[in-house]
Amino acid sequence: MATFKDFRNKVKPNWCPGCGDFSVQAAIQRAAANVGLEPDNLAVISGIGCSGRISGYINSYGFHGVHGRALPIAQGVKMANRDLTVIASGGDGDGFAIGMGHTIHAIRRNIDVTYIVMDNQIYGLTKGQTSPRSDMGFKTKSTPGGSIESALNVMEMSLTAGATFVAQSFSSDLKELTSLIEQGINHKGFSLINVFSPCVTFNKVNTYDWFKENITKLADVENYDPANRMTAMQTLMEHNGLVTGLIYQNTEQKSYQELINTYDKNPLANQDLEITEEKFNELMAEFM
Ligand SMILES: Cc1ncc(C[n+]2csc(CCOP(=O)(O)OP(=O)(O)O)c2C)c(N)n1
Ligand code: SF4
Ligand SMILES: [Mg+2]
Repeated sequence: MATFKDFRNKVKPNWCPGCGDFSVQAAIQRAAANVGLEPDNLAVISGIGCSGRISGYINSYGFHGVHGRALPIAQGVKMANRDLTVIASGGDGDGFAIGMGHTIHAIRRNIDVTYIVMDNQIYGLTKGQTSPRSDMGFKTKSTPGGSIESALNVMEMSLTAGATFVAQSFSSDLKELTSLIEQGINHKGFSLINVFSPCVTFNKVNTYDWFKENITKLADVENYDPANRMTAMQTLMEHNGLVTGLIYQNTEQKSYQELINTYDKNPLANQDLEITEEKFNELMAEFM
């Protein structure tokens, strides 16, 4: 049986020391082992950004795509091989700016993919511009006078888009984050896990200390019931979205795959192509 160490590879992350993304990588590796996966049962598909590098740092199938397009690829992988556990991952810019159209539709489609967003409320890779998650008044190179746009509350948005699994965590809380990723993987449908993952180099406002002071853990909220969508929305609004834990889960709704009557139990990836080896090589040559 695999341990988290089996999900490590030899590639050394080049994130800045202290970047929140290190913990997300560790949490994915731990969660994968804890739910009983082997490296060849897992595919990690990422977009572009500092966060997007994560697919290169995990020993599993992986694909480092283009900016904002992790989800279309991840959904395609899942459709072609339903036996794989598919994790899509990337930054707040990747998922909530350029890739937002995909995010909304993947949520309402409820395809069985776990989407982990490393939310540092800034564009890290391009050296510090505002993202849709940056707070109003936030000063960056692109907003020297302070942002005049309001920050998107992604958790509220997900609930209204019909999400069946909505969770949020914090890089400093490896235990909670790992547990939420395990729950997301086990959820039969689309799971969105937004992770407050501080950018220590460009975001000097939303720091580890800032989150520690401002976050409310749902585990500490008396009688919080993640099956109640109304309470979930109200709690998010009361705390301006700054809560961590399992916010909402609907276990009744079937996933996209379960609703396709003609969807073959035998994954497309394992089916006989019914062509000769010669023809196969000819086709492959066209793509090389
Ligand atoms: C189509 C396209 N547009 C713009 C870019 C430039 N670009 C690269 S990463 C990025 C944003 C990165 O921010 P985020 O997704 O939050 O990831 P982070 O680096 O913060 O982890 C942008 C705008 C690009 N690579 N491709
Ligand atoms: S620039 Fe920010 S997000 Fe990118 S690796 Fe450094 S700390 Fe992390
Ligand atoms: Mg970012």
